[in-house]
Amino acid sequence: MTNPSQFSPPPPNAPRGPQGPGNPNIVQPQRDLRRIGLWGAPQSGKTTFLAALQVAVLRSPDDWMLFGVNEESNDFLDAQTGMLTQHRQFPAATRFSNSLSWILRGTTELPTGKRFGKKTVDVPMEFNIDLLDSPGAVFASKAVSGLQVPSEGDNLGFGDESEESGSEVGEDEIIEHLAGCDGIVYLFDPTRERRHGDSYSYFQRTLLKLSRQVFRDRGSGDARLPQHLAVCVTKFDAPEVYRRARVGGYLTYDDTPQMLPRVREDSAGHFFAEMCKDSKVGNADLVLSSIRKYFHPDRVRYFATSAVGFYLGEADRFTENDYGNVTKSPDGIMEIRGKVWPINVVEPVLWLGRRLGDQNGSAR
Ligand SMILES: Nc1nc2c(ncn2[C@@H]2O[C@H](COP(=O)(O)OP(=O)(O)O)[C@@H](O)[C@H]2O)c(=O)[nH]1
Ligand SMILES: [Mg+2]
Repeated sequence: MTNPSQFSPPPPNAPRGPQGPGNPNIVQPQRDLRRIGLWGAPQSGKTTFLAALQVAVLRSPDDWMLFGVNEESNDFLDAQTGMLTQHRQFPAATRFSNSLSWILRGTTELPTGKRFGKKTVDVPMEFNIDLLDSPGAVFASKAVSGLQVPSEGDNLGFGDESEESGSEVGEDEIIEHLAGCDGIVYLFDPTRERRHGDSYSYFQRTLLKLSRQVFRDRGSGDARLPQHLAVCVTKFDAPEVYRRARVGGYLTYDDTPQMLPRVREDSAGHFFAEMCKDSKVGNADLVLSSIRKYFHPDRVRYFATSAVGFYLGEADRFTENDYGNVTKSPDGIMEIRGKVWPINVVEPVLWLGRRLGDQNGSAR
């Protein structure tokens, strides 16, 4: 399932980590071929999340960098990230699936066994992110697949070339892709849930098919799905979501000049549960219980995510009085007001990368 054009993993018995083969002073990069999948209802923010990933990596204080392993993947980064940052527009609705393959490269700390007189050493690490950006309707339950994908908040323009160049991928291929993934980023859009109440419909069909495929072909060490799952509550910047987080006492503010708010790490799971239970129209509480039943709690982590972040204004600092970064133009198109400052976009991907590396005993 892994694209053969990517670099190959080291042979199974090759020394890994700080020792490396040959000269013990040369630090070998950790290379982990990890497949990370993206899952979410239409309009939940999948394409925008991917477009914001490059911005998030660049804004991160750590020394990560992101690049594509082929031209198409770099074209996507270039076109979609430019769309967000320069044109301040959201990506066009995804019509075709795009297969993307990126490398995230940085450093990670590894224990040395006191070999260099230090407890840990910074080791270059890179892992592969293989993603499929799909039209959301393929995740639909039969009960909702006949419905039109709502156009609200959608740019509607189908003229985006990078998306046109994709190919049509059926539901089975997407399930197969997710089943072959080691980690999955699941996007839950609380704003859509409040209006349409269909998160569970989109979730359950994929979950059932995924379970069937995984347990038939791949198996699992325990009674749960083997994948790690990063659950992201999207559009945290939207006033209806931000206000819930503030009123519920979930917030903390970054100790940086921008003082960006975020949901505290230890309470993001509660926040997600609250958003699920809050759904008056739908059955989002069933998404919550399905995640708890199908995925091992040790392999699940929750995040409150915003791809575009909050409006910072002239002072380059968050303020309660004017934080909305998304606005509707006179012709009804959703636009981004100011700088894009992603919150918890690279973090879930790095968490997955590190956790998956841990399984090999090769990364933290
Ligand atoms: N407020 C806010 N809206 C967002 C964000 N990301 C996406 N959106 C909105 O959600 C719409 C759908 O996003 P998109 O990425 O196309 O969703 P996809 O169908 O899952 O790929 C966009 O056109 C925006 O209007 C975000 O971070 N904050
Ligand atoms: Mg999309």
